[in-house]
Amino acid sequence: KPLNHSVNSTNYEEKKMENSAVYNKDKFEESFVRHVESDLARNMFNCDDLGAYQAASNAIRDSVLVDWANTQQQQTIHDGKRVYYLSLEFLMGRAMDNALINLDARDQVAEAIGNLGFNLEDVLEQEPDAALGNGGLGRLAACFVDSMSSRNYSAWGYGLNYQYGIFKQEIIDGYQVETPDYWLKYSNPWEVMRSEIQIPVDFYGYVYEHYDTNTGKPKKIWQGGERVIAVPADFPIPGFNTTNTNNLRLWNAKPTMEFDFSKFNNGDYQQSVAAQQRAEALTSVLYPNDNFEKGKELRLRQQYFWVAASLHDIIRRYKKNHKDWDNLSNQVAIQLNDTHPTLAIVELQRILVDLEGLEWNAAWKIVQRVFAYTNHTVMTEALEKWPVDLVGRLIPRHLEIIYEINYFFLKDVEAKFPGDRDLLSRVSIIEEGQVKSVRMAYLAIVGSHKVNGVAELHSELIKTTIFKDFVKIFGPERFTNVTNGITPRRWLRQANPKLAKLISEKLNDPKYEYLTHLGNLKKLENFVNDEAFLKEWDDIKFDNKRKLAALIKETTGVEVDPNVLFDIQVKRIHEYKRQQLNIFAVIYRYLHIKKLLAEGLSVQEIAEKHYIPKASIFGGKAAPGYYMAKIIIHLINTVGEVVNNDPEIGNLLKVVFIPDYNVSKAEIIIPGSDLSNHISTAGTEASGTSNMKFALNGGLIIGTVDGANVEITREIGEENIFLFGNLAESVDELRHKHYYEGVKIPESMQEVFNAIDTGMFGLPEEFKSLLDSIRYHSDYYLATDDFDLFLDAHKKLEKMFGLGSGDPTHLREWVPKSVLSVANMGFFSSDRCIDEYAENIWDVEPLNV
Ligand code: T68
Repeated sequence: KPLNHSVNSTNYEEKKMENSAVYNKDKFEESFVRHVESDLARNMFNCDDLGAYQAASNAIRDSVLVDWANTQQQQTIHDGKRVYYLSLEFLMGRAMDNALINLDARDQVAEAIGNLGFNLEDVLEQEPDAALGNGGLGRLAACFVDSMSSRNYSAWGYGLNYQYGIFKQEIIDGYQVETPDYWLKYSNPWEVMRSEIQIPVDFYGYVYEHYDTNTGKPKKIWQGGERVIAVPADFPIPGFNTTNTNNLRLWNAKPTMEFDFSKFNNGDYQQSVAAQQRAEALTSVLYPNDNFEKGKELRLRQQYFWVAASLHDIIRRYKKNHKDWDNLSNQVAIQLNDTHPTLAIVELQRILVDLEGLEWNAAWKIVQRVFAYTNHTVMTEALEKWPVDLVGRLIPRHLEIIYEINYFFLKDVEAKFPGDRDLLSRVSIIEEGQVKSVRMAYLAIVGSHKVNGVAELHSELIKTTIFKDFVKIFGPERFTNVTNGITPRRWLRQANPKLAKLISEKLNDPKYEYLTHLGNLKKLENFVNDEAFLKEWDDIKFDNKRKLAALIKETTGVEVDPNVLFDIQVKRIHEYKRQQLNIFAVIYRYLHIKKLLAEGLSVQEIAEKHYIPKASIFGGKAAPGYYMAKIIIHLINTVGEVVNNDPEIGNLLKVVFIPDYNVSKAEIIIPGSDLSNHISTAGTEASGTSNMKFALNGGLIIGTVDGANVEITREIGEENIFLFGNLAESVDELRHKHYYEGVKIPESMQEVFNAIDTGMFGLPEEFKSLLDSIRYHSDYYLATDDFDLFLDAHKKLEKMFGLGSGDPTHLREWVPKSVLSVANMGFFSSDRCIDEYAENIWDVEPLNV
């Protein structure tokens, strides 16, 4: 269709500048006051910071909504292909600061808010994090929606609007305690409730066959037994330096208005109301597991509810302008973020065959062209499996369709590899075991035209391990790689405004265009010998460390000196991520410092000759049912308790655990790091994305040869990263050796174990299962194999760090590495990542409105 409806863009920009409150201080102040008076029903004299946050957000939102409505209209007129990103998690963090940055309105609004008697920073602090995700997978989805808007794609996110996000973590007596995160305590100015859209979703019931007089064929009818209504909450996603504003649609579950009158008339009023309440439970809570699957019925209900509502919405939109189903994949691309939305494949097949009357094969071809699947792990305990019985009870027609998909798939396999019965049972979507189950990853592969891993190494590993048979069946073309990325708007400009500004000056880029052309960072290499610049660079790092030290003081009570090396590991607590390796090394350091002190060395001498002063900083949540992860948290805290209260040790060592690690804390922690740990057992971390965030903020990395560390090394150069440890290709052999020949504990680690066993850090029983998993249970994560290599890597890097800021070694050896890391991180922008998905998987182009 001709684009003759499009608005003249220069006029539009001009008009926007004049009218929009965010670009005009007087208008902003006016709008702010109006929101205080009419939305909040207050007046300016009793408006506190929270009220100011709400009023300001509403004023900014008004402006975002204009772009949003225009974008949606333009996209509808253009009627091109749209992308739908289905993710059960969107770990968005705060919205207000991000909106100000993407709109390029931060300075004006800061001034206007100042005129009204508030301070922007304090106001921003009022916003609760939208923490609707666990970790990397959820944050990736959040970076992706930012990039899809910023790169001018027509793309929607679909997820669930949990009333409780990931739990809040408190540390009490050194233990993790979980409390609910009721993030919607105050109304959320960033969500737009769409109560006019109500989509029924059915569960349970039965399937029967019906003779269709139109076609003369029998037809399957699913008669649902319980109905829930899906009502969307929409979140506008403004792009950076563009008016393109996409939509993130998160569903709420609501009861049907149809009341069960039979129950009511029988006098069972309460029962009747209880059934209604059951509906709302569906979207009440996010499951707090990462990289682990626990087959709970409510979780499966969440998945189907979300998928059914989203597909209904997508198909409704398609049908407005289209009749020809063959054209569906030219208009719609659906990306599955992990296997959580795999039922969408089955639901679309059901819609096409049962509701729209398409023939099975024709429908299946369309389905495969529409879907693509992203895998985020090779660990078998994280791969989703649902018991056949449960699926059959909850969505009986879908189970039939899954069986049918499997039947045709296995028939094809049999035709291609006749007589290979082993292969058939290996690749069957249905696992025949004690509990017969549906293998969701297999279903996702069979129903998609592309499957991607999230870093090169990971994408190779899935092809040679868990999905090996499928490469043989479908050919290597179905499998591809899209290395993860992060949005530099949030993770540089928002988190580290001073560094972002220095870069914009050095690049002679006052409009921060490098934030959408991250390769421009390369020009920073020109300044790597400029001492004044290095000093400025280091001063900013120091300033960020001061801010982090303040956060540490506020949340833990511990004072850390910003001059010491900040050695950080923040991420979900998981045995494969090996926080245990890190804390053992900290204990080793402590024991050796104590020895040197006992030999009569002074703190100063130790710092100069043996161990530079450092703070080991940890943070991250453990899944509430993950026993071993909770022991690791406890050990970190008890070690901190001992070390931080040791009067002899001065600033040689501090150990802190920052409670409740989340996106807004990450925005303070990451810019304040000298060094960060990405030390997973090789082959287990699919990509990692915090490694990218740290490097982009001038922190150096100590890491294993795993996930995206490999590509980061390629980009920034191996002299600028500290890699250590056994390689992925040796892991099987080492595990085998542990199992058959026993685990060899290195002397260094034995010293650490002895200290723990003798009660130096509290009751040894508390840590017994952690140590036993290494010494008596085969050390699955290879801590013993990598421990000494880890210690060596530290020795080497600490020489380069020297004694911190004032030290000439530091300026000469460490800071240039920091600059070179940043200069070469361009590849890891999520914009690049989204462009790759667009070109290689979705087949869509940006739409410049
Ligand atoms: C992470 N996965 C990967 N999973 O571990 C990480 N799992 O290497 C990668 O960088 C990141 O995904 C993005 O690709 C997760 O975060 C989960 O959070 C999760 C949640 C529910 C169920 C299973």
